[in-house]
Amino acid sequence: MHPKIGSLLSRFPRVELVPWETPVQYLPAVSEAVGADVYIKRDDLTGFGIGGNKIRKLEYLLGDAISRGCDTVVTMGAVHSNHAFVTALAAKKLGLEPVLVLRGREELRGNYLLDRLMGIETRVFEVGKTTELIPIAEKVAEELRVRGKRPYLIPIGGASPIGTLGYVRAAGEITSQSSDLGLEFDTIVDAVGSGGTLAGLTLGLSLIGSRAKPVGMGVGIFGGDMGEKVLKLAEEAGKLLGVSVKLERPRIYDYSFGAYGKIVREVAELIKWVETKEGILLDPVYTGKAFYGLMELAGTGELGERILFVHTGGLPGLFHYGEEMLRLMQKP
Ligand code: 5PA
Repeated sequence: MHPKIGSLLSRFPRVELVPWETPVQYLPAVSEAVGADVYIKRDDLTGFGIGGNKIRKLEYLLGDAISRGCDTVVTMGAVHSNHAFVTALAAKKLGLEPVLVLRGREELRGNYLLDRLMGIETRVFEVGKTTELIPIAEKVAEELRVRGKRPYLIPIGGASPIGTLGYVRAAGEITSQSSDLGLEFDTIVDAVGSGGTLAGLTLGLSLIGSRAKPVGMGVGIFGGDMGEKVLKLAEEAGKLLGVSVKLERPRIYDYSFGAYGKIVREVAELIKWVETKEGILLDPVYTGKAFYGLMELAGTGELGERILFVHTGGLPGLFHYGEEMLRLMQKP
């Protein structure tokens, strides 16, 4: 761990869910295809449940919940939400009762199947946008309070200043690993959904004084202007840490392909290519779209000569949308 980041974070309660530093690997076939050196930070292997970026945020979110004496956790997301499933799983492990407020149709696949298999309480609503779940989740928390419970409400994707600390910590880990490997990255790229991962990286890299620039690939809008939202979240997390830093608004490119959760053929084809060339599994909602953006922009030189992709997990998405991907790829 980077000493400055380690000392800034030391006073925040954290439950350890990530038992190791996730590996950084070189991707030879991808690098050859785009003409730049591309590495991957394997945060799909964070080591709890299905892995992914949410585990790092949950270390601080659930640490905070426990230190406040909460006994229930309420969070929200789409029915395919990776965040919702791992939050509920980690809450259960720690003895807190989870309630998930979800958007979509109750199809038994992907994460929703896992939610049901693990006996997690779910309440599903057919609303149009995930943000419409916010007042519903607040009502659920209120209902729990009336029943004498102490709920801890986690926003979409864990994108609160506390959750953001998870990726401030990860920025420290990446910086120490890259210096051990003798590498200096020009850009560090990730998929942007709720924005907490990019916000944490932006703040962490800036605190360290790293020359690596955080770059986001937007996979859909979760309310308002994403660049502004990420910057604000990074600034709020900075305040929480008690530091004053002048942060640059990170670059975010739109790789939503028209809508959040829209499954498209180009991404399905790329997932197949990366999987068979590198043995790395991406998903069609987040990492597949972000990696498509990385390859397209790296090919033009826009991301510099040495690029790190943060693999944020999401494997269940392949099992939620796999049939649709196959149908798209089989179309003439
Ligand atoms: C998600 C988000 P941020 O939300 O921190 O921007 O991360 C984007 C992201 N990769 C990247 C994967 C696999 C993700 O699941 N998922 C959300 C969810 O509900 O699962 C928050 C949307």
